Amino acid sequence: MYTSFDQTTLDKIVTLLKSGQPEFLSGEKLSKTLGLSRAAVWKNIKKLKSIGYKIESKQNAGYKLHPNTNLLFPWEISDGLQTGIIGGKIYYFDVIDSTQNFALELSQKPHENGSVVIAERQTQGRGRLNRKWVSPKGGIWLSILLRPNFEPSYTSLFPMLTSLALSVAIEKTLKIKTGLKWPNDVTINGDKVAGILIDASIESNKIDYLVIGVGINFKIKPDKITSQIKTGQKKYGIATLVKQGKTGNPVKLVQQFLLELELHYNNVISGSTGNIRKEWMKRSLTIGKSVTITTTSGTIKGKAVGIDKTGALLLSSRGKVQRVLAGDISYKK
Ligand code: BT5
Repeated sequence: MYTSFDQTTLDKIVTLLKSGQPEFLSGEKLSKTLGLSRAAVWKNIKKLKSIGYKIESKQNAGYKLHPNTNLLFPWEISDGLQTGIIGGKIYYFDVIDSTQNFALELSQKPHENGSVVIAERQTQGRGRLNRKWVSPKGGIWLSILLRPNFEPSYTSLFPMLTSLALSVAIEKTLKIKTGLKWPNDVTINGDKVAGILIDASIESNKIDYLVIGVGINFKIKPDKITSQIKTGQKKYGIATLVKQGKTGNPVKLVQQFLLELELHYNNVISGSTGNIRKEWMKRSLTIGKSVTITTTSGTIKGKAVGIDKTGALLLSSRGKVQRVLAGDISYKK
């Protein structure tokens, strides 16, 4: 595990090499600044290369870092992150069962409001209702722990505001237009590119904590995911943000997403949720459509006519409008 707050030699070397860009930084300078032997510097450079950094070494000149490494290490995400609360602490894993589980453990500790957990790969990624979330290398799998001080009914706003924040961040950093499908999907041409999962703990009518889980297929061949989903669970097509052979910067996307998320979070805290709803509706693929919603207590059909201020879907059928809090939507063809 790497974190954004326990500075390691690796992260110190990256910072020094970045400050030296585009020049070479001599091994001697590195060893003096870090108080390490030349051999130790070399060992760390080797380690950095093994975890994905592109570092050029030249005799008598030293080391040069190749820019835009696109690695999601915590020090990379922290570098230039403009948020106040979210991402104050970042935990990174090469492999983890589920970032959601780790964030839930963090919720038992003090001073973790806003902490972000990110992994390169998950072995037991989960979706809603304990469904499997396929999480190979090439995706962005992250969870955010928040301790908002408001009433539980606001919880259902979070899938909406999180998917909105992600859609806006994708558009700003990758110039890709996405659609939003109630309650928690981000799609490209109708295919799912990201999903959101909210775990909430409510105590004596107050939110104790929320863990927002976000899974983004950043650069993964959709087949790799489809092949691991049971036939009965294949409800939608799967998309990736960046196609093989193309480039895109996942660090910039995560930074922008955390910033957009924090903006909405602060709006919810100050009670102004109207804009979230308006912006979500603009990007929504659901409103105005005839839908079938599968919920844990059965199937409901009707026309999706809007979203109320808590994020519930307003479904009109037989002249009556009802609120639906959660479920899976399919559109009438
Ligand atoms: C979701 O559930 O869409 C929530 C996904 C949340 C994943 C994140 S990753 C970080 C954090 N840690 C976790 O363990 N989870 C969160 P739901 O709407 O229930 O969709 C689940 C369904 O999507 C599955 O039944 C599959 O059909 C499909 N699916 C599985 N993996 C997928 C993937 N990588 N991309 C697109 N669809 C997928």
